[in-house]
Amino acid sequence: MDLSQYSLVYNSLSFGIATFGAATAFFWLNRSQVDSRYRTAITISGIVTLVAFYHYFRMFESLGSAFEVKGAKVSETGVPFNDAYRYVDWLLTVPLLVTELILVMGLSAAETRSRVVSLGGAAVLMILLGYPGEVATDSGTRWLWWALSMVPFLYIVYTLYTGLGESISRQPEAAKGLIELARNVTIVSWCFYPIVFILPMIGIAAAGSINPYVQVGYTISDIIAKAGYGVLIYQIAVAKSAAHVDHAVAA
Ligand code: RET
Repeated sequence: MDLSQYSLVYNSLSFGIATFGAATAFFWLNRSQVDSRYRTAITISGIVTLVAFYHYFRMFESLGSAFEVKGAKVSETGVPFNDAYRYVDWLLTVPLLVTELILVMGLSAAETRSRVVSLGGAAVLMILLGYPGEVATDSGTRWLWWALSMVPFLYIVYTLYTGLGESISRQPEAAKGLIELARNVTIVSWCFYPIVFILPMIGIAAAGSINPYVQVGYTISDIIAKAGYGVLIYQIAVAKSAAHVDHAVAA
């Protein structure tokens, strides 16, 4: 990496730490603004950003020990950058994000449970299958694990579109559009990850042991998928809480 590439990674991780810290405060301080039945979803948003805050802090530290900057020269210290923080972060947060989307829909207990188990389980499998590819340097190995991880990934995207699409049609008018938006933001933001993963395989890389474009790409995706998405879920909860009040007044 040259200095500008190093700075790009350094500043994006730093921006991630600030965003996730601020988002955690926002979610937890605003829980009382929504009806009690949606508070768990908002609590989970804050847990997701807190877990990310911690992991981004550790990645930032890890970057600092893996590289040494002297003047305009960036060199590797020999201490490896720890990519596992990112995958452990996903392992914890991705099933929580899926749970959040399902909870805010307010489905029956049985439907909630079965959707959390199947989508959460597929999310865990997707991350576990991606990791051996992420740490591999040859393209063949990366493509193999990418393809295997794409199987649960496509299953999740398919289920969100068809299964949840059907539940969305039963949602109150005020929240329907927002829930649809949340589902679409989930799908689009999730699609960034497998694309970022293939950057080194299509020649978008830099000299040295880490790929700055992959790091920045995952960071942008994480900010959208965790903090941006959390704000959307919060808006849905606010809209649905207002819809309950309307019903109560009408009755
Ligand atoms: C990997 C490996 C290559 C193939 C696929 C992947 C998908 C990753 C995804 C991650 C989503 C992370 C989120 C984090 C937010 O907290 C593992 C890169 C399909 C979809 C939403």
